[in-house]
Amino acid sequence: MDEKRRRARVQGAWAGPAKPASRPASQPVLPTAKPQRWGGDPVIPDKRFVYKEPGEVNRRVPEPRVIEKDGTYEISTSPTGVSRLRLFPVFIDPKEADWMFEQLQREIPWRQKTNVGPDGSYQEPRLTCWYGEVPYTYARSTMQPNPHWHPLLTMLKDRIEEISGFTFNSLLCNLYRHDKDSIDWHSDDEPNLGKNPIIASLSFGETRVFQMRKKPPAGEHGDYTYVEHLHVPLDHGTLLLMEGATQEDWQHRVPKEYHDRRPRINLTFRTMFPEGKK
Ligand SMILES: O=C(O)CCC(=O)C(=O)O
Repeated sequence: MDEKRRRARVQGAWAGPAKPASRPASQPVLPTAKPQRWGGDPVIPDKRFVYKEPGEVNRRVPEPRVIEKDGTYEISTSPTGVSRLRLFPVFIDPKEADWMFEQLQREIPWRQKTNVGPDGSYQEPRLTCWYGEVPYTYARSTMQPNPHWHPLLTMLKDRIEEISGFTFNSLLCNLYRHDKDSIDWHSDDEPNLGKNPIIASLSFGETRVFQMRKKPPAGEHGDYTYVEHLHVPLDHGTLLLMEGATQEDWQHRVPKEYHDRRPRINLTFRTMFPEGKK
């Protein structure tokens, strides 16, 4: 058990015999209970478990909150401002979403990216494709500008701009081929995205759980044990908007799963600024 959890456990100790309560002057003095002997066996005096205030408040790992209904959710208001999600579960109706999924799976030039992590380079466990006028760098590997948008992607961008009131100039397409494809904890906070970026995330195909966790306050020294978690199941045709301080105050991921999962496509529309123009 880690040190923090160990310290957070309820502490207590076995105390000696209970002290008699203070006696009003009018009450007779009764003989105090003494250890007795029956047939020679000693009887252990009565002992009680006494609760001692633990050094640290007893903390629980919070259950994740599940967000799955249509609506606007203010998920936090600090430390850097309001973080907001907007969920549109049937943004694309299922029949239309079926043919869109097929077109995108077949016609997007999917590639596997080589990223660089603390232990060296590794193949990202999903396929991606980048659209936009500027390059996009994450995990120390850069995707080159690609201004040749597929017409279906342009049409989806227009529909999202209409409903959200925001405009977008870039798109990261992700293809999760099976249950072991995933993306680890991160925030979309690269400098080119500017402050408080709006991310519009549209999903097709298999439902995968989009998980979010609040960044811990400075006093926790980067320990995420007790932070809030959100689970947003993103299914076929669902649109999720992340707004305000969401990228600064939260992280997200799509974890691996351990049962058969069919392919899933996720499109994350963003606005990228050329270097130095935010
Ligand atoms: O697949 C998703 O729903 C999220 C993708 C994502 O977080 C990313 O590519 O930055």
